[in-house]
Amino acid sequence: MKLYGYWRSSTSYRVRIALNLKNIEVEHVPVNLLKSEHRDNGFASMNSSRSVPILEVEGVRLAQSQAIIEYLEEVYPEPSLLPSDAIARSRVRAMAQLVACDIHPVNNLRILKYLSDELQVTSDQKNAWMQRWFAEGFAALESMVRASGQSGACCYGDVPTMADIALIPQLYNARRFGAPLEDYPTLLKVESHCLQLPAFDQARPENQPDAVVN
Ligand SMILES: N[C@@H](CCC(=O)N[C@@H](CS)C(=O)NCC(=O)O)C(=O)O
Repeated sequence: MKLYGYWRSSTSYRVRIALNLKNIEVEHVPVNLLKSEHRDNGFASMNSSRSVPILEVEGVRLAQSQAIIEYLEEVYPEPSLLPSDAIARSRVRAMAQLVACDIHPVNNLRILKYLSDELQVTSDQKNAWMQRWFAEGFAALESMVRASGQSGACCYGDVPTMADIALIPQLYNARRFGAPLEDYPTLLKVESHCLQLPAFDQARPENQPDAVVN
């Protein structure tokens, strides 16, 4: 298997965590987003949405991090990234989708470039945009995790699920943009637990071969 990704990409980070939790080894193929390598025609022929990650499995290329993680869950069911009960699975998927569908898309690189380059918003306005969607999303997720009545060491219980796989990279991203996080104590508690687990630690952006760390 090959994972086309970028060290700082939160969606690549999600897939790295899932692969590590399932003990699947892959070859990492860096795609430098800052150099717009994902916008090259060569890359677009692999993923028409011009984004990372892509997981290549026996010559077949899979796109969309959540779909990739669901594929891994189906083909490598142990350890599972979902609880056993259907209602609980729906709750975990809702948490993951809150991050993947509500927070991440509006704070993505291409959106920020459009705001700056086409709409010519100031950097303060761009920052306000970022903070706004982080705040709305994390407040909703904090409530959702608490309301489940199941938060433990992880978002749902004590075993990492798709919810944690989505949350930890998004918190990393929020920190990059200086988002205040003190109003989300449950999410921060989960983060400090997860980052001690080798599967999460090894997936951290700064631990990737293409990381540029000052
Ligand atoms: N929904 C997609 C989003 C993929 C995505 O947009 N990835 C970002 C990096 S986190 C990217 O490649 N952005 C490039 C851009 O916005 O131009 C997924 O979950 O895989």
